[in-house]
Parts: sequence; structure tokens; C-alpha cells
Amino acid sequence: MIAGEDAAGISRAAVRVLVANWDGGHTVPSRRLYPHQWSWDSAFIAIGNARWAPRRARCELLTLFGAQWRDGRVPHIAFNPEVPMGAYFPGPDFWDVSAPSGTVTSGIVQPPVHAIAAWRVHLADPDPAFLRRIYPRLVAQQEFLRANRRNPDGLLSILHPWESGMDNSPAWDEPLAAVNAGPLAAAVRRDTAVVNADERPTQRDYECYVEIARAYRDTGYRRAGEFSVADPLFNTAYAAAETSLAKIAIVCGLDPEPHRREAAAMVRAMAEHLYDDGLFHAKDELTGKLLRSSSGAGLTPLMLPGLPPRLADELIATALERFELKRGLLPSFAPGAPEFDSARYWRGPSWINLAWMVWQGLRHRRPVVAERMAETMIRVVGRAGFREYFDPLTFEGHGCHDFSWSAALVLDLIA
Ligand code: 9YW
Repeated sequence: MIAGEDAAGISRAAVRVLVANWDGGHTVPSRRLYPHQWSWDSAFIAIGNARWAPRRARCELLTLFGAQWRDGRVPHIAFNPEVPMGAYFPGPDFWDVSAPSGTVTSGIVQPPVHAIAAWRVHLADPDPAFLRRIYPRLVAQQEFLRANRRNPDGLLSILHPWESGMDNSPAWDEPLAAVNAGPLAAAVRRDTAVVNADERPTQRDYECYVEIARAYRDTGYRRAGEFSVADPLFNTAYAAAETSLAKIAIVCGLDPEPHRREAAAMVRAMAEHLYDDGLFHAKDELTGKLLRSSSGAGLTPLMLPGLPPRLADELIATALERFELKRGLLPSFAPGAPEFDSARYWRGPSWINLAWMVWQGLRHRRPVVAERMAETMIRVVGRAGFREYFDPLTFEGHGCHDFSWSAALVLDLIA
């Protein structure tokens, strides 16, 4: 058990981070490293803000949906025009596009965890008017994905590693190896000026990121470049969003059934096409191959209430054994796998958002394990601060400091 005083001190510190990162309408993930508004960050931030400032949580989501495109897509970055052009790469000049509202944005998306966030914000501070306002926007976000990203397996594709939210996951090594990318001047990267390069994606990774984004941009953000995969975390977020939309629909006096059916269909498609040997995997659309890896993304379907119990039990066994969850922190990649790197970004470190998603799935299925996970995360940030990611073996902090979703989700874990 974490002593009440310790938890109160950690909560106060978390709120200080969120206040310092607030930009009057939205929260930056990190002042220096990510100085604009990021899509799925805002959803996790809203979940945490709901615990102490629900109006701010609602504002965070509504600001993000203010950058929604006419086709329903919610871009992964909404740029703040007051931030100097060179502060983040690739910036507005690279993406070269804006939303109907005039907000300059990127053209790719991130995992659609926003309906989950909207529902949790409502649970923390019930506000049917907020739900009525955001519901049609959330539905449009899901419709964009159905209309533009659905593959013949019934799964949604992501067209860029950034769309997975887990940029340099080893799951993408194989598809990225086939990408024909030109050189990128090391100096254009801003991330390695803020964080040690050993803790970030490689230069070759960035060359691929820029090439794939450039190819998509050059088709008017319509057709894929050299990357198209069905990712278990992204599809989980979509299905969980449908479950949340069903609950939101009821409050709005609307029919929840279409959302329930859609969530169930997605769980079936994932179980049929992405599951193998105790874990969900990504599937490469371009080669038709299942990308068997040991990515923690493959555990996130635990969030889905409709997951068949046998699969849930097998996933839990994988989490406890292969991912060594018994230690308390969930790694982003299984420690025994050859690609595991305990300090490099999405190749092993523990991230609070990924762990939070799996924790959600364990709370009802294995409350004792979930409780231990939450306690470990709270203790680790108490010692190491709200770092971007943590070594899952030594619990040392890595990446940037005062990272918003680490602070926000710990507030939710403490509540
Ligand atoms: C980038 C902001 C984003 C997160 C991603 C994470 C990283 C790099 O930072 O992306 O430059 O966008 O991988 O999940 O949303 O925190």
C-alpha cells in the first residue's frame, strides 16, 4: 500500500506538471520535446485532468476536435502557431495542411482513444451537454477510419509508424526494412537536442518516418506510402471506443446497438486474424504476413470486455511470464526477446499509457495483479519523477522530464 500522504504528495506533483504544460486550451505533452497538441496524449491527459479539473478535461478534448478535418479524421498533431517554426520536426511546413477551423495540423492519425476519454471524463463529472456536443465528432472520427482504413479482414490499417503511437517498436523493423528512404540531415531532428540519442529512434528510423509521411502527403493524405499494417493496439482502441460510444449514446438518448455490434465484430476480426500463441500481433497489409513480435501492443486487447475468456487467460499468462509483469512495471517489449532495449523508447521501456491500458483490462480479471501494477507505477514516478518512460528492470527514468500523460494517468491510478 502507498501511504496516503505519499499518494497526496505525488498527486500534487502531477497537478503541477499538468498546470505547467497547459497552454490555455490544451496541454503540451512536454514543453521542450513536444510543444504542440498531440491527439492521443490529449485523451490520456483528459482522463487525468478529469480527476481534479473536469472543465479543463472537457476543454482539452473539444480543442482537439476543433482541429478535426471535414472527412472526420482527427490529426495526430494540432500545431500552435505561437511556437517557433523550428521547435519541432517535422513541423507545419512539412505537413502543409490545415483543418477547416484554420488550425494547422499533421495529416496522419493516432489510436482513437478519445471516446474512452470522453466517457471517463463524464463519469468523473457527469455532463450530458458535453457528451451531446462531442458524440457526433467521435462518431465522425470512427467513420473516417471505417471508410478509409478498413481492410478485407475487417481490420483497420495504420499508414505510418507514428499512427501506432509506438514509433520505433521492433514490430515495425520488418516493414521498415523494405522502405526506400533517402538521407535526412541529422541537424533537422529536434528530439536528439532534448533527449540523449541512445534513448530515441535511430537516424534510419527517422529517414523512413519522413519518407512514408512525404509519400502520403503527396497523395493529399489519401493513399498509403510503403507502410500499411493492422496493429492490435490501434484496433483495440477503435473497438473500445465503440463500447464507450454505446454508453455515450444511451446518455444522449440514442441507440447503442450499432456501436455494440461494431465492437463485437472488431473483436472477432482481431481474434481471427491477429492472434497467435498467447499474444496479438500486427499484420502487414502489403505482404499479408503476420508480424510475430513481442510487443506490448499485443496485450492491450485485454481492455476489451468482449474478449473470449480463453484468450484473456492466455494474454495474462504472457504478460506475467514473457513480459515479466511480476516485477510490477509492464515493458513495451518482452525482456527476453533479442530486440529488447531497456532504455530506447518503444523497444523495451515501460510507458505509463500502455501499462494503463493493460491495467484497465486486468482490474476486473485479475484485481490483485492490477493493484500491484498501479502501486508500482505510483512508487516509480514518486522516486524517478514523471519521466516519459522507465527502465522496466531497474525502474530508472528515461526520455523527457515532466511528461504530461505520465502525470495525468498516475492521477487516475491514485484516484
Ligand atoms: C513524435 C507525443 C508523442 C506521442 C507518441 C510518441 C512520441 C514522437 O511522442 O511521438 O514526434 O510525435 O511515440 O506516442 O504521442 O507525446
